[in-house]
Amino acid sequence: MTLSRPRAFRSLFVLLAGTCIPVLASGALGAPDNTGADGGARQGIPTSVSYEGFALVRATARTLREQMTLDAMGQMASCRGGVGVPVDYILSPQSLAALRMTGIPHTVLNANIETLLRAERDEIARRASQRDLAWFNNYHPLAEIETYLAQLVATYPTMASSFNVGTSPGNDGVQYTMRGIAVSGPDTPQNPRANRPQLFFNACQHAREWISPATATFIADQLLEKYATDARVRALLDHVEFLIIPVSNPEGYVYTWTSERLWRKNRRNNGDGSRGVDLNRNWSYQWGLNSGSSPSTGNETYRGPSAFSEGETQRLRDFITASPRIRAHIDFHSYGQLILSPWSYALGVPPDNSAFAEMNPQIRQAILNVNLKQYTAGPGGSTLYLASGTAPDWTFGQRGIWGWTIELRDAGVEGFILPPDQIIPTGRENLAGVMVLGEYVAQPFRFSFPDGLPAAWPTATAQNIRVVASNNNNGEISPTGGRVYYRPASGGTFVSSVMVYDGSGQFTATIPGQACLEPIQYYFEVASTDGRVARYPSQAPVPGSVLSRATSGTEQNLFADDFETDRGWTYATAGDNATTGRWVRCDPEQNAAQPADDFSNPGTLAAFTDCRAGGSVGDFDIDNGTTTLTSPAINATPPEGFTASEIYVSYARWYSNDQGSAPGQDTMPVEISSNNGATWTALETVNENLNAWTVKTFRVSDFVTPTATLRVRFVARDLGSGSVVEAGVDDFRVFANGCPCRADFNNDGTSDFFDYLDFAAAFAAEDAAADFNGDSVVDFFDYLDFVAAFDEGCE
Ligand code: 0X9
Ligand code: ZN
Repeated sequence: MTLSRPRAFRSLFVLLAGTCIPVLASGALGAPDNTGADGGARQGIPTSVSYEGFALVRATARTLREQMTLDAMGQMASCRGGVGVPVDYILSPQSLAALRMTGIPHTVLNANIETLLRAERDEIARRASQRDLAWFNNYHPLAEIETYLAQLVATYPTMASSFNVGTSPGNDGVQYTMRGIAVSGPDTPQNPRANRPQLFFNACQHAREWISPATATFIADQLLEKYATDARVRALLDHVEFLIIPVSNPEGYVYTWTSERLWRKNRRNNGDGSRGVDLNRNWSYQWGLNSGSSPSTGNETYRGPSAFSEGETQRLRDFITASPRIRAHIDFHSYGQLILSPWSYALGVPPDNSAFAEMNPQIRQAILNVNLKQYTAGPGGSTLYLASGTAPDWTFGQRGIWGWTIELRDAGVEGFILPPDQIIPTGRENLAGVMVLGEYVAQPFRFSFPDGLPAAWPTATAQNIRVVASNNNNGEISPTGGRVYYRPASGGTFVSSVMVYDGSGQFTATIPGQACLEPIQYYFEVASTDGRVARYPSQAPVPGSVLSRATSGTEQNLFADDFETDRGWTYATAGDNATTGRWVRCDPEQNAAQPADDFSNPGTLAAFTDCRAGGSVGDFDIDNGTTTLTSPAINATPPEGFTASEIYVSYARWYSNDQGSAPGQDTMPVEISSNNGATWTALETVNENLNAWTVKTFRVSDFVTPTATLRVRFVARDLGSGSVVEAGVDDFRVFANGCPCRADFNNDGTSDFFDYLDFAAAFAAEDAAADFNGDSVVDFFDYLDFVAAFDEGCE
């Protein structure tokens, strides 16, 4: 999506070379003297030369001779000179004395320009120590980014240091040092920096994606600046270290400033007139796939002659390999607003996707909260497109480092030419995203759940959940420091209970039964012996970062048949006229229209329209008419404690009508009767060809009254000629599911004075049964809740 050129090349800058810049005009001295070949270097006066006592003088030569005299006496400080024109000169004290004797008309503008220069240097230093956010109001060439990083290091010597990973290859004749900045809280004997896990961010593998180095620099800047005032940043920086390389492709970046704004690759001379390797196709993990990279030199995704053929990717690889404390990696790109986890080289996710499954939504949410910008999170290959040989596939696939690509703003309007007023907002939202990732890396433990998390949660049933906490960052478990927090989704504060510790990393959390059909929210927390905590999900209880599960009503089967035994179904009905493929209880054999297995587990048999596969798909299917499968009469009257609207029928069905020469000509009506089959009401008419077992559930009272003589029938048929029809039914149930009336304390089917007496007795005895609100204590609030429920009564 981002490979095409979104718009015509725009010239965004003017080259300064050849332009007259008066040496003392404001701004001319504003930047230190960068003398690289990067087109971003600006003119200045070396500050090692002192102008103490030099004057700035405006003089007007009346003759050529006077003009030549002036030129000999001092340094011209104006752009243009000439006879009769007022021209500014910088004059030494001696020259000034000499000038006075010549009689050439002049005025002294400033008697000691060193005071001007000093004032300017002071101003630069003052701004550097404030490190004005205004720096992020525009994009900057390579040299200025490096200067800015150096200023950060100078301003925060105990927290920031610069590092370099080596030099770029010099494909355009100039090699650049590939620099980064390391950011963490001060090193102390109690909390040595060398013990902290690291996050590695690199940006600008793709030269034209200017917002990426700007964002990386912004993140470094803000982490450092906020350390003093923001407790969250301080807590984070005291436990992790950030390693940030804003420009991973310096030669390409310089080239976008000097020559071709929309250049993407590095600057390798491919020897055939074409230039450049796509660095983000050059990493060795799954390098060389034609899906997602190109073998052609001229292509924008040219992967290079071999994996790691490029100096830039070699430098980054060697740095990462030599940094065993790196736990997480983000490769910043633009554009598209995407958070992409592995894999990029293939569709699908890695075998251990747990960190990405947990982080993707939380990073997305944190970014969203800042400026309401939607970033889409998901695996790179399926969310964007296939790309092989990318950096994050390598960091995760090869090094086990959690690796992401973040595609920054925008979503596709300005594209690579993102207006500079979006640098700060993009930086702020991504700072929030990387904070969340940093906190995940910083937390003392990670969590896993040997039995999974509850998938179904019947009302009033307490859930026991096994929670394993394993070391993530210098975490030593505090045995009494495990808690589970929960509340009804409708609101209220989270209440917590201690999780029972088994002494070897495993806790058991117990969440008490809940109000019927009220979804529950919950999260886990484990403390370390040094007083830190880890949570699952890590950002809990931030909204959107807690676990949530619907609870179901109490369930009671009235009839359940897995077709493993004969439960009285009728497989042939008067009037059925199909000549083959009639309903029978059997073990299905696989062909294009039939499954290999029944639905039940365990189990082998289902009701099916002849289970034999035959030699071709049309063998043993339904031919020439109808075949009907009818249930026995089922007592579906609501059992004690349930109402008529709480009775359901459910079954797994198979239907295939898309094979053969005349597909899609038939349907299968499913009907229900409340009068033992005298009259029938349609439940559904099956015409979808999923060729899969599909579970359907219906509330009986939406169709007929649930009586003692309920029947269901499946009318499979081949009405057209030449169409192949196969059908099956398994795991048929009629059941009650509902919320027992809470005022019926003694469960005798009614709510009356005896319920009141029984509750009062249990309450007086402090019996657990009187814990009416399920908060594990019997207290006055249970009494209030019971009285409220009793007032409401049962229907
Ligand atoms: O193609 C790339 O290298 C990245 N996009 S960009 O527009 N910045 O060039 C995306 C790489 C991430 N992964 C996948 N696309 N799977
Ligand atoms: Zn990119």
